Amino acid sequence: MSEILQETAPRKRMLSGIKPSGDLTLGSYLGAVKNWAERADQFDCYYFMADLHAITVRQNPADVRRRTLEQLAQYIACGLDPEKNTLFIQSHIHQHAELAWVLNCYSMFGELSRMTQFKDKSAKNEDNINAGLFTYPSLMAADILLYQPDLVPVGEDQKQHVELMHDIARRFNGIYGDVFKIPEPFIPKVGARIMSLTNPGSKMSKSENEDTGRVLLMDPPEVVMKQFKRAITDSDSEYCVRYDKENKPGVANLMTIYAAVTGKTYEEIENEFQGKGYGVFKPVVGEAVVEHLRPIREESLRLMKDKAYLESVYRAGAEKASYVAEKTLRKVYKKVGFVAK
Ligand code: ATP
Ligand code: LTN
Repeated sequence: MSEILQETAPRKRMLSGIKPSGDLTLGSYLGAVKNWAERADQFDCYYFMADLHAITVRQNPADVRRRTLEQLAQYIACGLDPEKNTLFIQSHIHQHAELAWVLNCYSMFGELSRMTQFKDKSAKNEDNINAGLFTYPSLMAADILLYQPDLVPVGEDQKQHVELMHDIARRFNGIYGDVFKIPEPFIPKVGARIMSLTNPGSKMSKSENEDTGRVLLMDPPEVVMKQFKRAITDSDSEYCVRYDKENKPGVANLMTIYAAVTGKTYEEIENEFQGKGYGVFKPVVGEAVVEHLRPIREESLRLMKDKAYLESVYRAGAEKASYVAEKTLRKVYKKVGFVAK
């Protein structure tokens, strides 16, 4: 009886997105996609390529197009089965931009100004501090609220945006009643913030790191190994593999990566490398990453050759996503007083 109930109860919904602003890194994989794939069977999932968000920073159009399709191939290769998950391209669902406009009118200048990502990206793109960069969180709130999800799995850097989405949704619901379901962020315990391999003080990012500090999902094994071998460890006199984020950030970062790809605990890792130096530790982490990424890389390369298949996936995804999105948007338009078409 309980099995039948379980099967027929509606699955909880999960939603997230990544902008095609660079090639996916080990950081975006461990902080986000890996966790999506691990829960794909338990949830009704909506995952998209956030191309509308990508253009808040100047992009080369050909790169955006290539990366959007590559990202889709990588989502599938990471285990997101298009038969079970709704995979789509953000710009194909016009409701995102429409709801974002409405939510802009319920987002405050002060709260948008406080967003760390806005401050960081403004500092790095001084000649292009555009309005889209500023209102980025209202679009992200729209992305989420359109689909009424239960969970939003993201890395730690997105927590502030998810919290602002809560505030915007509560403000709207406070005026118009329960229009939006307010989801929880899901931030992994291990891997929520992978740091640059050469600068453990800054996040491994797909568009901002120097090439030496990051590992891409599609990097060939020899490149991955090279990156790990030259990873910065720490110049402490202790010279041992011990988890101490404060005093040994480089080693802690490598331990986090190793833990995330092998499932080992920090204690197990410390025991494994007892009496061994960083020269032994770094290539072992590199090899573990290579082996973990190998099937993903191979499957992505295979899928990238099948453009017709990818097209069928994003078209089917758009159809399903737009149905759900339209339902929410209609409700919102009615609530704010727009005359029905
Ligand atoms: P950009 O450099 O263009 O701003 P990004 O690499 O910082 O991009 P995204 O790839 O857009 O960020 O992020 C996609 C998802 O991966 C988000 O949920 C984000 O929180 C997560 N993520 C990104 N980088 C990391 C990281 N270094 N560690 C853990 N999670 C990350
Ligand atoms: N802002 C996110 C990408 C993103 C997203 C979303 C994540 C856009 N819309 C909705 C979760 C839910 C980023 O920069 N990584």
